[in-house]
Amino acid sequence: MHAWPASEVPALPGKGRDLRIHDTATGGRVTLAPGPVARIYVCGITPYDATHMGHAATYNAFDLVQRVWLDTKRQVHYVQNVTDVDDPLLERAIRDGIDWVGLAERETALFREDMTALRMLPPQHYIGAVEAIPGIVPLVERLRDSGAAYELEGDVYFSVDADPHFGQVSNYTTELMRHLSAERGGDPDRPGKKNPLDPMLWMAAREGEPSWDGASLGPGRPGWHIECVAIALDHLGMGFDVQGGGSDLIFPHHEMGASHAQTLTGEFPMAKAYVHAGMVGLDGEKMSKSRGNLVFVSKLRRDGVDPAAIRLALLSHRYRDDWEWTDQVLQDAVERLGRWRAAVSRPDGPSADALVEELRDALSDDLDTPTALAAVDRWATLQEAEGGADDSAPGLVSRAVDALLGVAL
Ligand code: 5CA
Ligand code: ZN
Repeated sequence: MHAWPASEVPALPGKGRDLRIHDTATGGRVTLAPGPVARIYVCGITPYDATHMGHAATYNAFDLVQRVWLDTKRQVHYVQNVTDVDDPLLERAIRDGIDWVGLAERETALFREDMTALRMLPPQHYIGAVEAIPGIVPLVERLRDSGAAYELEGDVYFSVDADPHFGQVSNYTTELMRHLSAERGGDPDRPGKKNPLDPMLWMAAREGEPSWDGASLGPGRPGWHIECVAIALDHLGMGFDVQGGGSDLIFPHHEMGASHAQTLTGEFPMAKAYVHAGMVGLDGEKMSKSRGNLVFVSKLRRDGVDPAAIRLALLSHRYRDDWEWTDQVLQDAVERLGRWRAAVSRPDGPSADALVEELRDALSDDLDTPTALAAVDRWATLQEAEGGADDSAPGLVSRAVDALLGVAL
């Protein structure tokens, strides 16, 4: 699949700091010091209703991770999937009486447009579940042949007990795992499973549903977690730096994915850090496709909202926090954008060298964007009140805000 066009990232004077980021698995901060190439996998959308502010906030967090790495002069190897066949997508297509392929294509196209407008850096590999199927089938066969997977009425399940490290991404209790499994696409109550938590790797073809050749598995379609694992292992290999997504993916998705990968390779861990963004809500509820309480990036764009203001609204919250989208959040961002643009449009201003370092300090500190925005606010206030004689300052601020925050002034 093709991704979307990259916006240029200006180079800044000096060098950025190594990123310290919260890792869900260890529950603490880790300093990611990858080699010259940093490797990141971020779970992509299930394309039936894209792109709401929750999605945008999550992708914004992982865009910042990459911008911090780029500022340390590292290269970034970024992989993202598109879950272009799965239960919720098929259910939506049936509900609306439309073709599931067309629905996925339309929503993925819209997502690309939104990502481009928001200046999110594109992955080098943007891979659909459907195109990954030929790589998924042999992995499921290997798990089954090694005894880590078993068949149940034609479907194939992964045995979570095959991985001694199972549970070490979420660190959730069995009770909570069971509850979340039922809520998030699992089937803990299906009779015949070895462990109620075991997730499906391969679903045998169902009447009226799309299916693919599964070699010795028989016709069917892949489970959700093995999709991301197959794509990540194919393009990044084991031990990559960051596995990213929203906090609703901690369990079962990232827990199961790590177990699949670790059992397949015998290596641990799959990722050096499991990084999760908080949930964005509206009116006291998580913003989600199934609840239908959505604010779409594309709708705001159509209403004439500057994408840079949308991005500033996302940046005004700490990525790990849960927060609520309100009209006020957007209005504050629109005003801030106006202030910043006025401040950089003058021919000179107060020196911005310290500001660049403040931005670097804040972002490398677990992506502390509120502190980063406050630093730019202070420079803009000084510019407004006193001005300054440094004729390189406005340009430097523009470049720093673009390079590190992805906001074009
Ligand atoms: N296709 C799978 C991942 S492989 C999936 O979860 N798709 S999704 O479209 O439901 O979500 C895409 C990304 O947005 C995920 O990282 C998810 O955690 C995140 N996300 C979904 N809803 C919200 C929300 N309300 N707030 C923040 N992030 C969210
Ligand atoms: Zn995923």
